[in-house]
Amino acid sequence: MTDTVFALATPPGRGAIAVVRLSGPRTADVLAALAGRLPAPRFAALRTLRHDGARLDEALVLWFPAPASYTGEDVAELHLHGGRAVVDGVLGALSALGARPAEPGEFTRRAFENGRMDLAQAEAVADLIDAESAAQTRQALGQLGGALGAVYAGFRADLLQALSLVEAEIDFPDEEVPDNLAATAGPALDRLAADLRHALSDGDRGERVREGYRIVLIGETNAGKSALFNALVAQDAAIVTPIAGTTRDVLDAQLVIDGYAVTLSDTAGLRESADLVEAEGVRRARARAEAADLRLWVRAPGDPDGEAAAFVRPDDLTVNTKADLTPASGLAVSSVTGQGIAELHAAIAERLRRDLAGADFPAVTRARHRLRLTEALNAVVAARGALAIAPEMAGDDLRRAAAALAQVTGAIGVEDVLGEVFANFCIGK
Ligand SMILES: Nc1nc2c(ncn2[C@@H]2O[C@H](COP(=O)(O)OP(=O)(O)OP(=O)(O)O)[C@@H](O)[C@H]2O)c(=O)[nH]1
Ligand SMILES: [Mg+2]
Repeated sequence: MTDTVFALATPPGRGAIAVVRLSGPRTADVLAALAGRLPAPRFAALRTLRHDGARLDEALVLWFPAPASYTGEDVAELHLHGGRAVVDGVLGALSALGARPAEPGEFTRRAFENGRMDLAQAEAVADLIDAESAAQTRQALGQLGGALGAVYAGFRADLLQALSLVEAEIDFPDEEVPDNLAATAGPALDRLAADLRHALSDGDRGERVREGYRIVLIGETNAGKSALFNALVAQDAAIVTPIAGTTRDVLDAQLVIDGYAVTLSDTAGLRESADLVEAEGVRRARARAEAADLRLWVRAPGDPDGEAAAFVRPDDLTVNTKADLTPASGLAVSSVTGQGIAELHAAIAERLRRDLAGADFPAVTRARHRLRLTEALNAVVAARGALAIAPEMAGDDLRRAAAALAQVTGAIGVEDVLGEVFANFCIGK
């Protein structure tokens, strides 16, 4: 029998209210032992909580009988006064009454196992809890609402249609199915492969929203990168000196720009150096710049193009620094007077919207999704190749593709889907 588990659902420590959650088959018994009569389902009721003759708290109690609950099991919530002693007393009583503390994520895991949500929705719960920007919240809420699952359901429906054609040819070669049925799956597979490629080539939009968009400051030594970094994060975080080669380590800061989570990195000035430490700094700066989503090419008046020319990308934003000393054209900023910083913020925000805002829900919000989607695409391409010559092989490939897609949402086993497709597939007898 499943354990009945409990956990403090609000952060530990002192607060106005602390919420303790219970889930499992003994929830009603435990709740009745603690609070007396059960409240009406999904209505808050004020109850005195008692254990071993002692009053523990006056609490709001909620009762969610299975299956209409978060986990799909019997669930209760206790809204306690948020004092440490109150919470400790109640948690102790719950243990004494035979419930056990939940493992991390156990409530959501139970929700998944009881079919209350698919795997992508369970991931979305974690994302929503970690969200620090409006875009992260939007994406996580969309995924929680089933948007990602719907994208994969679409892929899977196309895939199973093709598979059913192939299976029909394999299983009923001599019956009333049109000749060369498998080959007719060709256009469907071409369409599907194109859709999968399109989903994979979205510039990591979903992952970048979730993990943060990576902006890296690069340029010559003394260009004013660290001073600009400090101006952008509005903190005296990086060391600024007139000595060329001051910054060695990469310095990261997390910020939110225009509702998007951003990781901004200050790096060592790019130059050849015999100094072992500085050379390592430059190596790291280059590596970060390679992986960046946006590079701010920081240039002081008179900086040479030399190092830049080979390294600069058309998409880099050029930022001209020290505008208080020498007026410059384009994006001109001064970390001393603050001139141009608002314009730079606006230019960054425009890039964020261009790269991250999309009309469709992204098919990939984690590396795990990308991996499975790529697997599915490879299998579909293999199936397409085998279609006309070896339908059995094509069938195997398509089943592999379906399994890969099903792993993203974990919603339905491949066999279940196949069963449904074949139940609806009119084969004539
Ligand atoms: N007047 C003026 N001086 C600036 C400005 N930005 C930076 N400086 C000065 O330029 C020098 C170099 O600035 P840093 O920010 O350390 O330059 P950096 O690009 O980080 O240099 P490295 O870390 O050596 O690669 C310092 O003396 C700063 O005070 C600015 O906007 N105006
Ligand atoms: Mg620096």
